[in-house]
Amino acid sequence: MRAYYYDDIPGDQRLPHDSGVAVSPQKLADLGVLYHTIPIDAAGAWQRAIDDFAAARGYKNRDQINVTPQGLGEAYETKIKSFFDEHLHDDEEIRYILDGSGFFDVRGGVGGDERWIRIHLEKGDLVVMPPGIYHRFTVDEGNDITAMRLFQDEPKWTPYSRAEGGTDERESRHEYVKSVA
Ligand code: KMT
Ligand code: NI
Repeated sequence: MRAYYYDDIPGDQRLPHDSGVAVSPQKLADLGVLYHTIPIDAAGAWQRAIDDFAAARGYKNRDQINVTPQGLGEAYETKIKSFFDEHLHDDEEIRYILDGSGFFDVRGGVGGDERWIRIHLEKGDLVVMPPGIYHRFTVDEGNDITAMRLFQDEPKWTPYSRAEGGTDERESRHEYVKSVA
């Protein structure tokens, strides 16, 4: 896991876009973003660690996603675009990286300074994004990531696109803004 401010220079979303300014774990904590590393060991101890983590936080369901043309099939191009469209959810977004790597971008604040923070996630990284945080996802130049998605309830979590409007009025957004302020 490595986090830094996004450079905001136009170009391929899969490139690092590293401004050279690192973001501290404390800053991510202030934004309500949690992360852990649970190394994927051959003996499989990670599975028990994930089960314990899921039990402790009440995540009852999980599935797996492989973000590649083979993994997503016909939906690939559409999915890649929608993942990178700025959005929020009313629930947590929980991802544990099983293989490959990719970027989650989160807004670095509410109201004033909203600069994107780019979080590079690799195998063994676990991230929890809080309800109501604006974020987006892209694969990196490796073009391959497999992640476990954990859910509190049913494996559905609706993305609400910021560009489509109305997202600032959602209850989850109000709660999030209060929690950060
Ligand atoms: C999401 O919600 O953006 C995704 O699930 C992306 C793939 S998970 C690495
Ligand atoms: Ni999302």
